Amino acid sequence: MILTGVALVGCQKASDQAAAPAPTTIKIGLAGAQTGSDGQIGLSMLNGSQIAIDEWNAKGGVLGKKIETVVLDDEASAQKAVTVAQSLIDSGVVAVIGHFNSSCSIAASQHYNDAKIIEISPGSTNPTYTDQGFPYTFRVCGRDDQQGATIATFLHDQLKLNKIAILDDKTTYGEGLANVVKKSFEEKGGTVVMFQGIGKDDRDFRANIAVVKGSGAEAFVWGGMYGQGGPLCVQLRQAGLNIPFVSDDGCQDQAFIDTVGGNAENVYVSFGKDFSTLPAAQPFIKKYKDTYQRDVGSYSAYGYDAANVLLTAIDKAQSTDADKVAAVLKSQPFDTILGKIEFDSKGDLKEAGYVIWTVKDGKLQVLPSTP
Ligand code: ABU
Repeated sequence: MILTGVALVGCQKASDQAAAPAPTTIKIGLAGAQTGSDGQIGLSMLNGSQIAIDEWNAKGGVLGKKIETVVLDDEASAQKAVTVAQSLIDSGVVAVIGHFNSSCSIAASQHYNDAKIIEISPGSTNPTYTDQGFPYTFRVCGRDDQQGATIATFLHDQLKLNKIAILDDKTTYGEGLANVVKKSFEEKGGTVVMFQGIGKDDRDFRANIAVVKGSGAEAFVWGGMYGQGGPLCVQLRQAGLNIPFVSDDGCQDQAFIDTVGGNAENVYVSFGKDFSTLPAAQPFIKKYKDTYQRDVGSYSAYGYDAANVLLTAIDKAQSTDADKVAAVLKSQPFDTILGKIEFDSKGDLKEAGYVIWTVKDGKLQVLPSTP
C-alpha cells in the first residue's frame, strides 16, 4: 500500500502535486524490536513513547494536528531495520523514535538522514551511532564508552579485582561494549584473562565457562542482552563459579532477574540512574501499568522522554522541518522525567551518568556505593 501511494505521487504532474491537500496528521515512526529475544525490552521502550504521544494527542496534538504513529518491528535485525526505515520514510513520517538495538539504529540512520528525518534512539548506546556525524541523529541514553568505563572502574577500583574474563555476543552493541571494558580495565593495570565471543543464538555456554574456570578470573563480564545473560549466569553458578557476574544495560530487564532466580548473589548490571523513585516519573509509571497491565521496563521512561523531547522541539520550531527541529534540539535543555537533559553537537547527551545496579529482593536496585 505504501509503495503504491509513492508510485502514484511520482506519476503526478507538478501542478497536481501543488494541489494535493496537506496531511491532516503528523506521522511519527516508532521503530524497534517487538519480537524475538530482545522483544520485551524493545516493546516496553516503544510503549513508553506511545504513552507520551497519546498525552500530546489528548492535549490537541502538535502544530494543531493530531499525531499518528507508524509502529514497526525491526526484530533486532540490522537488515530488517533498513526495510523498516524505508517503509517509515515512504509512509511520510516526519521523525522516528528508535531503534533500540545499536546495530539497527546505525543501519537505519543513513536512510533517515538522507530523507531529512530526525531519529532519536531511546536505547542505542554504541558510540558509532552518533560518531557518524549525521545532523539528524540523536539519543536520550548514554554511550558505551561511558558505560564500559563505569564497569571497568567498578571492577578495578571498587571490587579491587585484577583479573577478569569477558564474553560478548559479537553484536555491534555487545562486542563494542566488551572492547571498551577490556581497554578501560587494562588501562587501570588489570588483566583480561579471557576474551571471547559467541553467537547471538547460543544457549549452551559450557565450553566458554570451562575456559573461565581455568583462567583464574576473579570476575566475569557479559557484553550482551538478557536473553543470553540470564542463562549464562545460571550456567556459571551451576559450574560452581560464584565470582561477580557483571553485565550491562542489555541485562537491565526483569526477564534477566527472573531467569537468574536464586543465583542472583554477586550479580551486577550497569545502567542509568534509578527513575522509579523520581517524583516526576510517578504519573508515567502509574499510567504505564494502567495501560499495559505490567510494570515499566528499563527503557520505557527513555522511550517516553524521547517522544516528549521530539514533540517539544517540533512545537518550539513551529515546524517539522528536520533542520529546524534539530536546531531546537541542540540549542536548549529539556525537562524530562529523568531530569533535565541537553544534547551536544553530535546528538549525544551532554551528561549521561552510569551507575552500577545489583539484585535485591528479586529486583534490580542501584548499588549504594557506586563509584
Ligand atoms: N543499549 C542496550 C542494548 C541496545 C543496543 O544498544 O544495542
